[in-house]
Amino acid sequence: MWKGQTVSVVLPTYNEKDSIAATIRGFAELGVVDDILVVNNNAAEGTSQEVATTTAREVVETRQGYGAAIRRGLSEVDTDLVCVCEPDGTFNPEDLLKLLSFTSECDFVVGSRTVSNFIWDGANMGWFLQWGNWAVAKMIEVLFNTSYLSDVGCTFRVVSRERAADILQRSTLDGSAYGLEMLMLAVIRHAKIVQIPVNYHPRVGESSVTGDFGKTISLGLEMMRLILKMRLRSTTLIRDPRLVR
Ligand SMILES: Nc1nc2c(ncn2[C@@H]2O[C@H](COP(=O)(O)OP(=O)(O)O)[C@@H](O)[C@H]2O)c(=O)[nH]1
Ligand SMILES: [Mg+2]
Repeated sequence: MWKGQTVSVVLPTYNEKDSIAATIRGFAELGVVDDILVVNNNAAEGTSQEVATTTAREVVETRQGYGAAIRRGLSEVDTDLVCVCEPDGTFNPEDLLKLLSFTSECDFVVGSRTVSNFIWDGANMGWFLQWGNWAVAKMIEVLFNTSYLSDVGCTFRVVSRERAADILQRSTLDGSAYGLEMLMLAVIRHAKIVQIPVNYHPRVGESSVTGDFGKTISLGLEMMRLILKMRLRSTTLIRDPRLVR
């Protein structure tokens, strides 16, 4: 519990067998997390055995993709506050405490991996990713007049139960761009958003998204298309959630 509110952590997993148990323990040791849910998204062999050594529970989502996994996770938890993160060793579970400290004022608290002081040696956040993420974040900030944003790709977040439900009802994507769709649904629904620096470490094992330059470029283009589409349709989206489909 965090200040009288129950807290869950949703961890999607695809290729994080060697880091998932340590991530779960890191969250459990904080002493504020009531429920840790692993969403097994056709994960590497041996992942479930690793999870079984921890206090987390596991559900299986066969629909492939980061978005499919997170949407399933959000629909399975029932706490006042919901954290989503990645179990690949890139994030420090202790940073959850920083995110939680903003939840009394904001219902969508998202980390930022582009603040130079917080990027560890060897992390997959070179010049192109750092400033590419920053530039797309600024595009949202200008087009939607949001509060300060500095990263569109950070998957370490905490949302309120109500915000999670509102986002879930309007979500459409199954793939890697879902992290952005989640953020954009918060933006156009006028969530109280704050973005704060989190530590960003080298990944344990191979990245299957931004480790590949071609995939990074195509994800970046998909993100910019999504932002422009949502800008054009945002008035109708706010009024009628079904129109998003
Ligand atoms: N690539 C990929 N990632 C998935 C899938 N389902 C869930 N994920 C999660 O998406 C996150 C991002 O993947 P990752 O390989 O770390 O990419 P990176 O963060 O860009 O380096 C991880 O937490 C995965 O567990 C999937 O089908 N494909
Ligand atoms: Mg990752």
